[in-house]
Amino acid sequence: MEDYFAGIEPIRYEGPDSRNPLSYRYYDADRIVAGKRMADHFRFAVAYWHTFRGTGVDPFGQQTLVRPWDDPVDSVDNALRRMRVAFDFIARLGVDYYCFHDRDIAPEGASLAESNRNLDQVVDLAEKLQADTGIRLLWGTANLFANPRYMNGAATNPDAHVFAYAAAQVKKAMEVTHRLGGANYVFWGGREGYATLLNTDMKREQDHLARFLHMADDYARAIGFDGTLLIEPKPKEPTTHQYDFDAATVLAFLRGYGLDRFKLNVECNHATLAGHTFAHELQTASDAGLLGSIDANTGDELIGWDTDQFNLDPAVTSRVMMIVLRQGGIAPGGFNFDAKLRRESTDIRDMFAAHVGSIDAFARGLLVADRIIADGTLDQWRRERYASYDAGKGAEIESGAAGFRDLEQWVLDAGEPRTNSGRQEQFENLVASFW
Ligand code: XLS
Ligand code: NI
Ligand code: NI
Repeated sequence: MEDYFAGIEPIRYEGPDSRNPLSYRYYDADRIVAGKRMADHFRFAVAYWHTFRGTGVDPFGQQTLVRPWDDPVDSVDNALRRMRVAFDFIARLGVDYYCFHDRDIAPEGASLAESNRNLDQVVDLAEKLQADTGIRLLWGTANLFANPRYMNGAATNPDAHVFAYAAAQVKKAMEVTHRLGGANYVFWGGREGYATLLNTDMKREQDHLARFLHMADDYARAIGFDGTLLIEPKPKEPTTHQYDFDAATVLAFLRGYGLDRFKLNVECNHATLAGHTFAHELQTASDAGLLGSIDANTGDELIGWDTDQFNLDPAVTSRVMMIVLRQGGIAPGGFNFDAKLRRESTDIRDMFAAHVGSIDAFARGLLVADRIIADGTLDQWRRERYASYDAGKGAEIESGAAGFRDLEQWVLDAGEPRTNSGRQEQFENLVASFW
């Protein structure tokens, strides 16, 4: 195979003072932090769709990212060549995992049978390349949103025929994920939502979505796939109202429909689209014990849509890593770079540089989070805010021993509560002192 990455050495750790743009300044895979290798804290994955199928197309402009290994025909041969290039890229980057949609890795055929055959050919190669390189599959998923058949939804389509097609497609995607030893399987509800209630029976569509997910759970069991099933919340785009709006909405949905096996794959840019911070969404999922995996990216502060940029902000990544460390890690999930190059970043070196920068931002976030937690001041200050619940009436409230009558009587005696500062600036200053 032609060496498409000639001149790009495997990316190495060179330390914070390095000025080599293709070196790690913070990410040192084997370094032990909080009792674990850095690599094992993150389980970083390259997203096949952005890094190997991203073209730079936007609503106003044509393809800007033209790769020498791609030809204009979406052929199986091209898909096989691209898969080899992808493994070479991931290996040089020094990352352990990748993620894909079925249609990212193999072209859709004229029939389901042909699509499945195409997929099998590429998966044969992926299996071999995984064995050769040690690179593993973090998760697989099915693209249930690009083909026109899904324009009114997949599992929430008003046409049962489309529901059945989506089921068949997910069945196959789960099989290949299982065959490749995938650690998780993701459901992002691409077009599971609606544009107007005038033509939409929302209750019935949500019932169908739940039915679909129960079928997926049943099938996973039937084939012995014991990876985590993950739902990825997103509030809008492509549909106006997506059913998996945010973490809280998904948690209520899972509980309401008894979907006990599912966890969440939380994405930063989806959090901000929902009007939340990344930390809010992660904390919501983590508090429920259901933070399964992370799509590491960010939006643009000034643009309202899912721009899927590489996250380079250590202030954000340190918050993320505090949540992940506190819940004892992210495995068997990981950090998938669901992020793309800007359409003006047309060089192959940009593909590496973008991942390197974000990997470093998360590594730096881990180091900062570890120091904040080890220091203990932040936790102590937060505990002190709630100290009134540790004894006396507060403890009775928490244990359920107190009711409205006791509390009324108590307040009649105790009078007004004193003013308590939230000390927000002091908390922020404390965290900033660790950067
Ligand atoms: C799109 C989603 C998608 C999922 C996988 O906004 O983030 O890329 O991660 O289907
Ligand atoms: Ni995503
Ligand atoms: Ni996204």
